[in-house]
Amino acid sequence: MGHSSLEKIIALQRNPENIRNLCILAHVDHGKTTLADCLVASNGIISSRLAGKLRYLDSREDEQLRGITMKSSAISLHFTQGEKEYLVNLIDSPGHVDFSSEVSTAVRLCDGAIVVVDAVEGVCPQTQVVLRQAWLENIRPVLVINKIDRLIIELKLTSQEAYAHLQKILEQVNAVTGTLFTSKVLEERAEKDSEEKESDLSGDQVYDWSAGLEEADDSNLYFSPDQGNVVFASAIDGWGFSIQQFAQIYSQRMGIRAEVLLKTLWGDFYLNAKAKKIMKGAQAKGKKPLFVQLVLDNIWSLYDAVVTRRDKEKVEKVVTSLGVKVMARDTRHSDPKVLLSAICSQWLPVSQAVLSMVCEKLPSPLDMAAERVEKLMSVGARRFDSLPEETQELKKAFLQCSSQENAPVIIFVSKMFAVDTKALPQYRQRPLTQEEIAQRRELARQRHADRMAADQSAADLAKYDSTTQDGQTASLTVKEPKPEEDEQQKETFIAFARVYSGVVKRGQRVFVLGPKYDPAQGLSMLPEGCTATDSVPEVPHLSCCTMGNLYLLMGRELEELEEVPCGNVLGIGGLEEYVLKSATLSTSPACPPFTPLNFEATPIVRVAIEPKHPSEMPKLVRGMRLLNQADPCAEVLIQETGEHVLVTAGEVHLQRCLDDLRDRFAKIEISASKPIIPFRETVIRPPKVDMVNEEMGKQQKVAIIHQVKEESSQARTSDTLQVDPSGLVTLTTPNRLATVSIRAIPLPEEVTRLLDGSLELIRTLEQVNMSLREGRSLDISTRTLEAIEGLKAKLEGLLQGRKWRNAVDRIWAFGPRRYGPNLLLNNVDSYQRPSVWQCLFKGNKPSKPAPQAALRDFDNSIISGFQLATLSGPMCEEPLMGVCFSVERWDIQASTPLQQQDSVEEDSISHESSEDSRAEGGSEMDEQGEGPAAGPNQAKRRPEAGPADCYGPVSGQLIAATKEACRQAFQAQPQRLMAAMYTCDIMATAEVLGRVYGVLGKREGRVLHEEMKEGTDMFIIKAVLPVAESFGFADEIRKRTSGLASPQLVFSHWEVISSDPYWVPTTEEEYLHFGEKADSANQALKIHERRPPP
Ligand SMILES: Nc1nc2c(ncn2[C@@H]2O[C@H](COP(=O)(O)OP(=O)(O)OP(=O)(O)O)[C@@H](O)[C@H]2O)c(=O)[nH]1
Ligand SMILES: [Mg+2]
Repeated sequence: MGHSSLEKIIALQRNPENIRNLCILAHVDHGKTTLADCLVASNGIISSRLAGKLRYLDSREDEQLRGITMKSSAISLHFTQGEKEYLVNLIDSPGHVDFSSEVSTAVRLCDGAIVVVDAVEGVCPQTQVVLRQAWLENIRPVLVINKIDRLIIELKLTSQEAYAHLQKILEQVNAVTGTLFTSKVLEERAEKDSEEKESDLSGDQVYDWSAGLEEADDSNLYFSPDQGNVVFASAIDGWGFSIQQFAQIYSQRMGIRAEVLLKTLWGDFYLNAKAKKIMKGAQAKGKKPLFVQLVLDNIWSLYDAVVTRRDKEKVEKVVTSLGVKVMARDTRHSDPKVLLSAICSQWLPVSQAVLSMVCEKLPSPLDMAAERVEKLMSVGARRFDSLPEETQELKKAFLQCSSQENAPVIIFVSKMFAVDTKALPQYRQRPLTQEEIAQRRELARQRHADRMAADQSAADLAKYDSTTQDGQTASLTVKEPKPEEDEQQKETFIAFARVYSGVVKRGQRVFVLGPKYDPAQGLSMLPEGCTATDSVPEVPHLSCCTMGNLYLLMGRELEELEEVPCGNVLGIGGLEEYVLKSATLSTSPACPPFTPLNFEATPIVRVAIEPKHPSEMPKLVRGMRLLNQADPCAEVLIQETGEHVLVTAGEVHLQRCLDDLRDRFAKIEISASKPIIPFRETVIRPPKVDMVNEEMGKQQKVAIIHQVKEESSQARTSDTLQVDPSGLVTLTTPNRLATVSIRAIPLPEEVTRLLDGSLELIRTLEQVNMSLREGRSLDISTRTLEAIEGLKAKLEGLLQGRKWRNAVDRIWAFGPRRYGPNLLLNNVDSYQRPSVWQCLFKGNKPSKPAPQAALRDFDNSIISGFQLATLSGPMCEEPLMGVCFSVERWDIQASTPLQQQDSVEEDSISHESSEDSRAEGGSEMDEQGEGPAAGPNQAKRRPEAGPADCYGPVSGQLIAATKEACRQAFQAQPQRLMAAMYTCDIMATAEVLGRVYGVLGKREGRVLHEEMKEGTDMFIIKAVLPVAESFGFADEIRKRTSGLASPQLVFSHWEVISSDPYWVPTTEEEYLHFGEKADSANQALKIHERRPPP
């Protein structure tokens, strides 16, 4: 990078009004990186001849090889528009689903986005995802419809057809935006309503919410060429335009006012040559719309002359009329595209069109919406106005975007990325100045003279060995290899960050605010006016760090900076010890941590990794740690078995992670297991009616297996465990102090789906409950409250029928991890506990019956047991899904934790005699119900049990007992595995459709629907495919269709595998067919759909 341009950028960084932070978003392969090339070329960083071919921002080798972007990377560009000079901080993001977490990290740092859509493919699944991500982060998008050349050359559309096609694409994009907008407005309206209610009480507050859908101004939300937020382009040929440009050209040429043209160039208008007027109703009158006549026709005829007909004369004419200069070698070039892009890139340079749209339409850091600031600052369900006053004050700092010395520094790090240490500017070779060259020359001359002299004396003294040896040692020390440490430090981590307030300086001390940091707590614990330079007392989730080197991100290169003012994107060195993946940094302890990033990707593909040579384990461990830090989405864990497991978002992501691990972070040979297929375990309803013989036969087999299982388990714990024929499991703790009866019930499918889709909300609910339990009340936003209410209502709607009466109010917990898709129900009639929905009873708290203290103390043990049971099921230790555990009986010996152990002993001694009375005590709980536990299945309590203390505390035993009871209850029902499923959208031409179906069928995929893409000869197929069958799927499809179809696999849902995993082959034929191991868990999948004939 030239010295002068660096100076310029540093100067521009100080003027936030003219800064634009934006990212390029799109579905995979729609041309983001190609477009970025054109913009980069406009700054002379790469030659314009190479723009589009180099894909400069794809700096990794594998990105170039595969032709897809895998990491977001940023570059700063300057752009002059009239008298104004702008600094454009551009981030190119990947479009492949596997890397969507890189999109999340990019979007967070931006104020705007360029959404690119392929003119042929139109809106694709990832297009919708990125539009949503832009919405979630409140950043403003502009649209580039790219690859218009394909409409001309590939689809051979006429200009008129192309116009209709482009209109459709705009409609599609706007439909997506429309959905997002409507849901948002509705939400806001609801929020406004409830806030109004509150403000009635507080009186003088003013809210400027846009009220309802009708009143909300959505006109500048939509993409429309006349709004100036759409550019039509062919990035590969280097051209692009907005209708502003053509309005200008024609207003001069035809003497029509530019404003009129702006309004009429796009839409149903035509030119009446006779009347010299622009009229409406082109379609009805069968006239050429203005856009076709004045814009598209020009481009079509240019392509026709240059590419299709290669008409030299015509080309010359066009070149002169456009007033562009073309070099002779371009005219003679064998590839007409060279000439074409030479002409187009001068006539309608895409960089000019895109950058001027960006500078005009996208907000500067100064225009950050207050709403966005509040969203960034309100972690989880917290209401902004419930934050401490000092924290709320900081909102001003965000909005002012001030680079004053006294402005608090606020920085958000959205990811950490690794660079080769040698590539850092401080180690980079730079051209020498004249002076340095002279100095070096002098040094070299000196050395040469010395050597000559030494040689001379060496020859003289050759006989004296010692001297020679000395000389050798001397040279040895010079050539000493670099220490090992150096070798290890090859990767340096740089934080990808943005300054939201203040000026960051190298060496500055700042607070690092962890995601759970609470500014209220911090402010109360820290002495007033405390800064990160002081010695800071211990505060949870708060630490201090020193800013290392600051960098300007220039694609493949970094430039060192001394300081970076507010509103800019930057790289920060020296944070790897303090920041794992993302963090909030600030000089003010009042600053809250930013809300966590919205990740769309689900890490689902797991592999176990080993070093080829076992001795290299420490290197692998270190490498995996680095990989974990360098990737926003990869997860690294060590399983109980000691295996090192890597979890990634998909096959391509996995491959990239393995490459990185091998070549950069561990630098050793590694071997990765086949992907470990994730399963979920569930139970289903036992068949109600008599099935066909086959099924019944199977049921019997199942029954036999269960019997075997039960026998074996009962042999172990028969004195404490009872299973009744209805599946109710009663278990007593080894110390005989507590008994629980639990039944497993399959949840209706819709409920499971609802729970699985509401995990975030349930997690929030759990957090709220947690703080209520701790006696703190958390002010949660109305929006969250309403969402919780909605969830409750939906659950009530879905859980109907006698079996589920009052079930929703009786929910005890969700699991695993307290927010999973399984329920624990409190069906112990006499046991009352605070509802999980208690945050909804604000103000009018339901009269709480005094909970039985003895049981209440152990409430949490039951929950913990349930969490453990749902975390790993009995079939293959995979998490459960869609299972409801109903606790139907629970009693605890009179002993409370406060009582002494000896009294417990006493209890046990008096046990036998008191059994009746105890049973009665227990029946208090059962008397209302049919009391399934009161029947013959009641746990037998053996009084000869030893004193409690030899088994440890009651709560621990209760946890274990609950877990075991859940597991037993689960096993008492017909069990099934659930397989992870992908959905995929495949676009394919009619010729290869058959082959696509072939591959799908072979891999047990299911086609959901198929439709013809309008205006093309492409079919869009939507299918589901088990994750287990997906490895190599994309490659196979590509190969079988010669690259014509390329699917995107997105994790969708879990699906019950209908066959029984415990089915075992019993006849000889079955053995022959399935082999002996047909009973192993994963085989369930294979057996699936290949059941034995009746
Ligand atoms: N015909 C045509 N092809 C284009 C155009 N722009 C890009 N391409 C081609 O489309 C392919 C993908 O381009 P990229 O720029 O790598 O796409 P991308 O959106 O960055 O892809 P990912 O980063 O992997 O999501 C390349 O082969 C480009 O040459 C265009 O305007 N017209
Ligand atoms: Mg790309």
